Amino acid sequence: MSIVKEIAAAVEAGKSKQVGGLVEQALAEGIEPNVILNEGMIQAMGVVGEKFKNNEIFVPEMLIAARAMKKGVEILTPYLAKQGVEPIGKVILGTVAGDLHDIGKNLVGMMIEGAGFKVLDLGVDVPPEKFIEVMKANPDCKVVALSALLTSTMPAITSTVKAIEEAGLRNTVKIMIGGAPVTQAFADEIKVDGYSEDAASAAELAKKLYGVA
Ligand code: B1M
Repeated sequence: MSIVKEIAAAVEAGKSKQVGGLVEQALAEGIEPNVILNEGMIQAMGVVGEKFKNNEIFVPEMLIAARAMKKGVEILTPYLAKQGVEPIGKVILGTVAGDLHDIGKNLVGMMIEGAGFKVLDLGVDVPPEKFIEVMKANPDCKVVALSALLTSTMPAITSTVKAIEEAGLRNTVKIMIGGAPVTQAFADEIKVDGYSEDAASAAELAKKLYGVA
């Protein structure tokens, strides 16, 4: 098996330590960092996402795989910067105001990162003003992703979207939403650009909204 395939297999199996060692070995062998990233790790996360969607694996396995990918990305980042490999784009992500749930949001962030984006994760309980501040500081960001886990914080999605509109920034970004109580019908009602049910489809949606799917 080639070392890139070994990296993909180790990411899929969630073997963080092994991924770290293999990525270092691949770099030492002169394999291009973008090949390690795209053909090794991103491809593996795609497989993980599919398996998750098909209920072949569950949240713990996906989290472990995402952590293994993160380990590899940490090692690769300085090399990718040197090579001038640009992320596909930036995604601003956060759990809306009043909501402290972040496990699903973190998974979404890891999968979107795994798809090749830079994720600006604002954390939990994020007020609309914070989203707007970060949008203004990152005019190249084209997707804002809002997570909510409580029925009682779904209105905070609506008010965040409204605040983005009022700040005159609505036309600069696509907005995607998700979280256990959130539905496509709700997304349609508040006129956002996309809804996804889980982390794997969130990564696909981000690519679609960026026009790279
Ligand atoms: Co809370 N909680 N919780 N909780 N909690 C729920 C959500 C609840 C359903 C439990 C229940 O009653 N059965 C319920 C909400 C009911 C409702 O409103 N419909 C609830 C409640 C009521 C509360 C409190 C109010 C409890 C209280 O204090 N009385 C309180 C609220 C605090 C607050 O936020 N202000 C509270 C607190 C907490 C903890 C802090 C203890 C903890 C959170 C820890 C943390 O996140 N760091 C917690 C937890 C762990 C849960 C449950 C048990 C698990 C949530 C979770 O992490 N799921 C949850 C019950 C349950 O879901 N079984 C519950 C795993 C995660 C991977 O799934 O988050 O759904 P999920 O994310 C998925 C998708 O939804 C989607 O992708 C993810 C991965 O596939 N997704 C997106 C998520 N965000 C997305 C964004 C996208 C796209 C997809 O695009 C942007």
